Amino acid sequence: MKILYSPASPYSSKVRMAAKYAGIDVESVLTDTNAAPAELVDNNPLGKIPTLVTDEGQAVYDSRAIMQFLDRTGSKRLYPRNAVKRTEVEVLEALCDGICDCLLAIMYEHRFRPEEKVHQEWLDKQWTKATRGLDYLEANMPRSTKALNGGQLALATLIGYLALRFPGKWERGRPKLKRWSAKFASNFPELEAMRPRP
Ligand SMILES: N[C@@H](CCC(=O)N[C@@H](CS)C(=O)NCC(=O)O)C(=O)O
Repeated sequence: MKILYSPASPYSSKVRMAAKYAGIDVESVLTDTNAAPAELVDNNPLGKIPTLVTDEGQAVYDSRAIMQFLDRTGSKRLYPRNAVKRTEVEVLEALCDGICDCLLAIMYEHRFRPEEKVHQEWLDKQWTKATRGLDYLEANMPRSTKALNGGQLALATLIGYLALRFPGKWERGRPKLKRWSAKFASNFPELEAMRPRP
């Protein structure tokens, strides 16, 4: 089984950590989405990472479908069985991924548009959503547990992506997020190594 990924991609980081945590052996294949290699676009018409390809050749995307696939496949569950708790975890994941969507939109606006076409109002709107989400998380931190779930992996990914791309811009007034992140890093060093990297 392999996961097409790039080290800076937050969603790739989330699913690679999840596979490791669930005890699933996957090969990570470094993939440049800008080059749109055949291995990527033949498996995912959207040309996005992460894309998982099973040993039987079944392609699984996007990251939340991959998380559900890993949950059904691994030795450790990534989502609670209890319906109410499961929904809570899935919504936490959706929020963290959604904040990543906003942050990525900001990155892409700068990366793919000529400077004179960068739309400041659009950037501001995305940043407002992201900071509103971060404030919500700061006020509603998931309980710290020894066992991880898909929501917490998405949170670890989000904070890792913020640290990578927005250093100095998100930490103020959010000590709980910072503490949670440091605790995650010390409790799960093997996962820490897979958080977003340059
Ligand atoms: N909702 C998707 C988002 C995936 C996504 O946007 N990945 C980015 C990299 S972080 C990508 O592939 N970008 C290239 C592109 O959009 O062409 C998921 O959760 O997997």
